[in-house]
Amino acid sequence: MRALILVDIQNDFCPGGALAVRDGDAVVSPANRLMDACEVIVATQDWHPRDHGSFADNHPGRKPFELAELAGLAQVLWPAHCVQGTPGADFHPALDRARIQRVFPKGTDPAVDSYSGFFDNGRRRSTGLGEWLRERGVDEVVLAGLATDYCVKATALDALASGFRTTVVADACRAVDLNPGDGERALTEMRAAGCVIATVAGIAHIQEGAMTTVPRDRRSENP
Ligand code: VGL
Ligand code: ZN
Repeated sequence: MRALILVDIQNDFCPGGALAVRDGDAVVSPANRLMDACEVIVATQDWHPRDHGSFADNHPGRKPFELAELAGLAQVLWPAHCVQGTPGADFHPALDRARIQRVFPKGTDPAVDSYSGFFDNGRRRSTGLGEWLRERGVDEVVLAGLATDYCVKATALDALASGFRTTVVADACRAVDLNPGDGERALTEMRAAGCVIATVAGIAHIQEGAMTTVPRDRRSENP
């Protein structure tokens, strides 16, 4: 059973948002399309309290994008973003929300950040996502969303480590790219760890192949 995990497709990560990812809103229509190819659809939602320790303005004298420490871990300080209950924390309005079966909030503990949809960065607490998927018989996950070099990467690596076959749909993701090339390097790292890096067209093709009965003698025309 295959699940689609939509990672943080929220207004604050889209153009005009507090932590805008370039072209972030370009993931919305591929994300909607991927819903047709997956039986289970879940989303993660960055969901921070206003006093979250990842926000630069909660560290007097520090600026966004500087490096600090949180929960004993290296932490990029971000502009305040995805604050619980604010419009910036909402999913992008064009995302087909009605088809999302369950939302997993993360980053709710002010003392630790949570890039992965499975565990906080200190790996102390589970969001329940892995257990929820397994209870439903999911053995394969497909990932799309924001951002390639932070939450998509962390979620993909934890999915693999949790035993799921993991596919990242590269053209349905966008990167923060604090340093040029971070997004590409993240894809390389995910591939090296064992993730399949795919495209929306490739996933759609797999689905068509599974659903269409092609006469055996014609199958070679539909590789
Ligand atoms: C993210 C930075 C801070 C993400 C979340 O969704 O990739 N990045 N919080
Ligand atoms: Zn965040």
